Amino acid sequence: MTPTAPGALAALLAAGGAAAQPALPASEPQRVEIKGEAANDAEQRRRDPVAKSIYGREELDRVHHDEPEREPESLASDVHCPGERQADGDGRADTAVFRESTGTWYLLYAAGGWSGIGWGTVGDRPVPGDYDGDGRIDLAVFRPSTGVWFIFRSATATLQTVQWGATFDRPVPADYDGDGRTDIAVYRPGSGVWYILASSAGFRAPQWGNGTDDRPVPADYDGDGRADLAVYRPSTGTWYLAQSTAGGLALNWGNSTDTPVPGDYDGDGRTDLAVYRPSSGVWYILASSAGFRATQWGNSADTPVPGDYDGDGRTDVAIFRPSDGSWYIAPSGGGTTPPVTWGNSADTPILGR
Ligand SMILES: [Ca+2]
Ligand SMILES: [Ca+2]
Ligand SMILES: [Ca+2]
Ligand SMILES: [Ca+2]
Repeated sequence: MTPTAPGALAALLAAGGAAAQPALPASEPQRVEIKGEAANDAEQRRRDPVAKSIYGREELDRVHHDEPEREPESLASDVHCPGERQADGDGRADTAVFRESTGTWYLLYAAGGWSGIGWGTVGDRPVPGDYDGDGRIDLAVFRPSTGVWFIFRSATATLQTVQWGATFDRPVPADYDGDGRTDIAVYRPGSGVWYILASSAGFRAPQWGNGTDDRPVPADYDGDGRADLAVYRPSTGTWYLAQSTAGGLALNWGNSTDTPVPGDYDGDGRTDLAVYRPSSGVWYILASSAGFRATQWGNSADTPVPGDYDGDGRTDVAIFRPSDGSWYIAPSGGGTTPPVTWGNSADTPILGR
């Protein structure tokens, strides 16, 4: 049941490294009540015509219906994406959803305004990233039926199609070689092989993880600028990290029903281990510099959507509530933000970066 990759992790596991790690604390975490029930949502919609318009006629006027196969040149001036560094440099993550039934991205910009952009079709999975390295996130989808990636490169306003992966592969785009450009990559459940098409370093296929249980959670855990291979194993609550500089690490953090929500919650440049527990809505965060904290934010029907929404360099705790399309964000910089209504129960929320 351990990853079969050679090297540091195997030695660590042989030495009992995983078992030596701490389990989650049993103490009662700080409780923070979710604000904003139905009445507040109605108020939010009244006050905010932008949020309201996703449900109205304005939506139809703004949505582009381009399919990925078509030339997407008309989109060039419109394309923004969650996590994009805004022109004013505020660096706040945007609120965004992907509507699989129509292949439409609905983007609500932190700096104001919104777009509805057709990019993808039924069954596609959103895989946004900065594939061309121009500092702007590119819209992109992975099509499981054919294994084709459709990437709209913002720097040149051109479509890039790459056949990379198979139907049951999980897309895991990240910057594995640290050149500032997102790399196309898939994780293959069962074999645990990562097929990485690195933008500078080329192709490689390391094995890290196994079975159908492991969930890939690539991120830069050691802060060297390169995304690290990583899997979360729900059955044991263990994170297996293959850090590009710091080496292999196995840590117990979470349990079988938790959702892994890695992010840089303390803003030190290293991704922190974190899990969201749906049964209680508690976030358990093991921050690399700031240490452990637990925050109650959300409930069992919510989807965690961590991201840096206030632009202070630290990941914020946030949830998307499918039942009414509300986003509840707890800014790391303090203060409160009213819930934003954006999306519906059939939409896939796009994580802010
Ligand atoms: Ca890269
Ligand atoms: Ca790294
Ligand atoms: Ca950190
Ligand atoms: Ca933040």
